[in-house]
Amino acid sequence: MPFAPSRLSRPNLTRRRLLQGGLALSAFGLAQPRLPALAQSAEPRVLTAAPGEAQLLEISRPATRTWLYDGVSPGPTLRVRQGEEVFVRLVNNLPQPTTLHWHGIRIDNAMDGVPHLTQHAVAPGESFDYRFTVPDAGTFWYHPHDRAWEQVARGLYGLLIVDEPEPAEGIRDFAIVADDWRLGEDGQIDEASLGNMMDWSHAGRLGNTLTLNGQDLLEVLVRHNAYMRLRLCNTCNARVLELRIEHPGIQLVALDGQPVEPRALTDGYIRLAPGERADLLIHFYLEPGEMAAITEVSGGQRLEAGRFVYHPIDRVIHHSEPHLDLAANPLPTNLDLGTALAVELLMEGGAMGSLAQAMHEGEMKDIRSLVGEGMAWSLNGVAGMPEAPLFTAARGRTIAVDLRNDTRWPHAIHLHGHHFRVLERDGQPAEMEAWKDTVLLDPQKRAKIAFVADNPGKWMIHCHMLEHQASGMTSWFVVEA
Ligand SMILES: [Cu+2]
Repeated sequence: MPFAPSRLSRPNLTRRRLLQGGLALSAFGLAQPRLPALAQSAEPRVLTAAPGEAQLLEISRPATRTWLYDGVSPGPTLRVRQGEEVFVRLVNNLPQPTTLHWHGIRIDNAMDGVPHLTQHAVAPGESFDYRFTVPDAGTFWYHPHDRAWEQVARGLYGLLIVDEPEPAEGIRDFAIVADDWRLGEDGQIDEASLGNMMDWSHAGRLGNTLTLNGQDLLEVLVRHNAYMRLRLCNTCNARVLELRIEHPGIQLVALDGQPVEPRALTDGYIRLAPGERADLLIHFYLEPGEMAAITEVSGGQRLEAGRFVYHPIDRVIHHSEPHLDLAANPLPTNLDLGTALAVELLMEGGAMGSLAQAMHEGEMKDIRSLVGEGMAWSLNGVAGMPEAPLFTAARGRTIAVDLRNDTRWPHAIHLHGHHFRVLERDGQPAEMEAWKDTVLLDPQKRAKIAFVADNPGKWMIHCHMLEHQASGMTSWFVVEA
């Protein structure tokens, strides 16, 4: 470990719930049928953000006051087929402005949901229509992009699943949204620490209670011989999840919505930064009385967050072996590295860092002044959104970005409107890497990424540790029409 995390900066996840007899049946969970209202339609699907309550902990504990989409957290899973239109009317019944960002969608810029850059924030009591087509099949998600560090921490997020034109047969589709909440002894969100500069200048807001699909011990019934496409999404504000699914023979088939050459997960282990998704293919062969735990294993702990439990009805009979053969999405993959625009993105700042000063709101400020204004991080020497874009690219130009993490903390850099290829890690070719929208860089690490800037508009590039984003690690670029 390059740093010794203090208890304050990295709360441990705990199991608050005593395991009880009986199964909380989650046989279907988030794998909902497609919502017909989302197909090409004159009427929007209304999605209402409002305060409410969620039963995150065992039923004998109090419900948690949260902010929710349509009264649930995770919000409803929106589901369309590749190439179809999403038409959602966001109704804001929150006490503060909000927007919706559609994470990972190569979207029309006006629908990207970034306040002050692509739209005005939606004021309390107002609504905004999001209408766009989805070019890529895969696992995506939506969340606010205004005060995301607070709104996501309070429970606002949901999945946007885009189905392939021909769904695979004989494979159950199931999604797990993982989030860590910081709850007090009373089961309520620790509001006093929202905006805490100690969190912001360290790892970000780390929770103490891990939920899968809004439950602190998710139980999913699976039949013997069942095949499952498991979609995992990390919606934590800042925690890099290290998950293990304790069942053999798990294949990784997609990352950040984009198919990868299927490969086996060693020991069922996968590490997901905030914002990242992974699609897995699991062939379950649990016997009566058996279960396969889903554990979080970071920091040497083994916290059981959920479990797949043998379903005591007939085993699944497959007339032929199910196949999940995901076709590549229509990404612009023709990288022209010879003529690429070379961009450097240097991350600096944070606790135990060496940042002495940075530009903020057009003025050079020393670290004390920066912290006084809620800034702790910089990209290329600028804390917070720069007035000028990081770069401006002619449409179709290849962009090669050299990412350098010169801090003592991990960062998950997220690019809007495009997917990129990770070409190198620490100077070494990264052959097994996928097309991504978010890439994790550990402390003092480098990565080289490249993408074709083919989507016109103003796009953000920022750290997806939401506190880091809010306290400086954010920038933007322009793709010309
Ligand atoms: Cu960060």
